[in-house]
Amino acid sequence: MDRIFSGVQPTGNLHLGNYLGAIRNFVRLQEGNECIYCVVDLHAITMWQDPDELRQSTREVTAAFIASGIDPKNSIIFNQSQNPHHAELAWIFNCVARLGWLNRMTQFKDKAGKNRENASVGLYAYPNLMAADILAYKATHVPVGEDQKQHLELCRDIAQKFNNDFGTEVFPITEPLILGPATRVMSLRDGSAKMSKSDPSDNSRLNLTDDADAIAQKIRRARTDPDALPSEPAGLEGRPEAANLVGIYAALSDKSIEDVLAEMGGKMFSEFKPVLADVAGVKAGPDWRGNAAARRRQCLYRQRAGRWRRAGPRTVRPGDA
Ligand code: AQP
Repeated sequence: MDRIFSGVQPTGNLHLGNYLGAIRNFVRLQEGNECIYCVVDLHAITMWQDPDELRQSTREVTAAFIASGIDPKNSIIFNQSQNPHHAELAWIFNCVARLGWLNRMTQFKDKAGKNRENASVGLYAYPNLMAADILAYKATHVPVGEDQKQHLELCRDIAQKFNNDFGTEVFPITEPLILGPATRVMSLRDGSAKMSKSDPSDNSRLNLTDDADAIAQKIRRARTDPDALPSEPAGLEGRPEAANLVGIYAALSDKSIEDVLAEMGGKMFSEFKPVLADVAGVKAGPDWRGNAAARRRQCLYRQRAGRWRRAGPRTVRPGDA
């Protein structure tokens, strides 16, 4: 049995990229594995957060986990700040990781932008905390979107160096699990930018809270090019917006890119977008949680969220539901 660990930041509305790149795989990996899923609130505070909104978002991400099908009876769900060992191990890893390794991290460069001198030290050391999250549980596998690949390589380097330095095999060399045809979902407004919670344009993303009408409208407005869809993947080269919509359709309909293009090749976007909107409305909209078990979990969560609002956040452990 493998031990799976992964986390999501409570930094705003979850979107289709978070779902297809990460949360959907969290759900699928529950079968036959030991799973630990974390709402990483300590990562969120590497950028300024309003404390009340952070508390609320922490609950909302937990709700999204459960509504997506993560079963708190079989998987552990908790928020990172509840367990001080993450921060303690991160300090030890600050003393293991090399500056040169962190200097190569592209996410820090993207997030700090031109204002690097004013970025928090926490934003810079973020990958060390992520390594601590994973290795505190000796997780063997970590499902993530493509954007986290470099951080997982750093986690492997840290584990390797710690093991070598101290002549031990205490930490596993964790494997990333980057699964499915939509491992990097791009913005609906710009095929060269990642779909992201922090994009100021709400039209750039499909939020998991959007209803079918909002989803259809955003897909209708999604940026595309004037050509028809190709019949083979090679024809998507140099067409990032087309590649993105095809990847989303493939992931939501559980088909390969090849199969989608065999079916849709030759169609114009005016024909393809309504088909995509239908699938997205069903698989990512309100009906997406449309099985009885998921509805029951959502209902339980709402009751519990009501209690939390009065009592503050707490750890959810197997057997709590
Ligand atoms: N666009 C994406 N496509 C595929 N996977 C994605 N993930 C994020 N965006 C995409 C994956 O979702 C998981 C949780 O991500 P996160 O919230 O912890 O951090 P993030 O990558 O910084 O997400 P955002 O949405 O882009 O947030 P902001 O705007 O705050 O930076 C991870 O497994 C991630 O790979």
